Amino acid sequence: HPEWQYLDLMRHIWEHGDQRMDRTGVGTRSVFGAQLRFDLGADRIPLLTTKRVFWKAAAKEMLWFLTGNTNIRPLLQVGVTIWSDWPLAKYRQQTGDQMDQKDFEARIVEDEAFAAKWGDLGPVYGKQWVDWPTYESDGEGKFIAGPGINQVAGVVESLRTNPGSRRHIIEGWNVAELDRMALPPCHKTYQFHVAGEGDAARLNCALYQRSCDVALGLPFNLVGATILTRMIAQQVGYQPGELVWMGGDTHLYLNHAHLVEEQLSREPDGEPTFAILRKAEDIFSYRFEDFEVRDYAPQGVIRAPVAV
Ligand code: DHF
Ligand code: TMP
Repeated sequence: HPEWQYLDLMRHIWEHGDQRMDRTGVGTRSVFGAQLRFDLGADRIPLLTTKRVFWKAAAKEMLWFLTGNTNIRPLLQVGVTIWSDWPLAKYRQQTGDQMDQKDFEARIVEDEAFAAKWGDLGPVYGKQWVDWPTYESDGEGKFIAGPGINQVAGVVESLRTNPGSRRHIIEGWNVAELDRMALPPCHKTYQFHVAGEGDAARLNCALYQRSCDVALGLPFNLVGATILTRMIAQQVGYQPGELVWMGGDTHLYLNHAHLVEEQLSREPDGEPTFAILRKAEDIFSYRFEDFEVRDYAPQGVIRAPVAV
């Protein structure tokens, strides 16, 4: 079962990873450099069965990236709370008001001005993916903003017109803007690759993740990358190929011990599939209702705190 790759990685990190302190103060066990490979053919999706993964939140997050929006408000409006901790931490730190998370989220949804002031994550994924800033000379020795670059549209176009290219890349790591981001991108580089020809052409995706929370982040990142690959494959008319995931600092947080112990006591069971019910007009026009996961009967939820 393909999920053993994930469980084996988890066990390996827990048993052999270097124990070290990290930015969050929680501490991790970590290995540097890891790879997982998943066949996305026949609608397969690397959606873990050894715990319930909230694939709907991962799908909505991916659609939110594609809108270019970097405010958590549209996420909260569709019930996704996975990004709330970072704006909340900033709000608490800057105002001294220890507002409760639920109240903060409600306020972001209800109060547009409050959301504009406190809900933005800075120029993270969405902004870089569809509107990477450029600068041009005004002719008098000053630089002015040029038109933004839509990398996602660019990759769809290059896959159509030049499938053999080795430059189908979506990059989140905008060095000049890192200090304005709530978190510098973790899943920072997506590269696409076309194998085979004609009706048999398959779209492969390699994702490089510089930093990976194996217990909480990775299950979401695998789902997100699969959905992105499937949408692009449908747009350009290729079959889904392989997802190759590569991790830099690949870690387990020390306060996830109970999750690790519980999950490693379970065995993968069942093969969920992922279907796109409609071909959207373009890569930016998919809706959550277009997605369906079938045959997903996971083992129970395992809750664990996220390190902020
Ligand atoms: N920081 C850290 N330390 N780890 C992360 O995985 C992470 N991920 C981020 C932002 N910063 C991060 C964005 N993605 C959860 C999953 C993904 C995610 C953020 C949070 C999470 O808490 N998942 C829980 C609850 C999901 C839910 O209630 O919807 C899980 O059990 O999967
Ligand atoms: P860092 O910026 O200090 O590396 O911390 C980011 C943490 O968030 C790290 O534990 C990796 C994790 N993370 C994921 O695993 N996946 C994600 O999609 C995101 C946004 C973060």
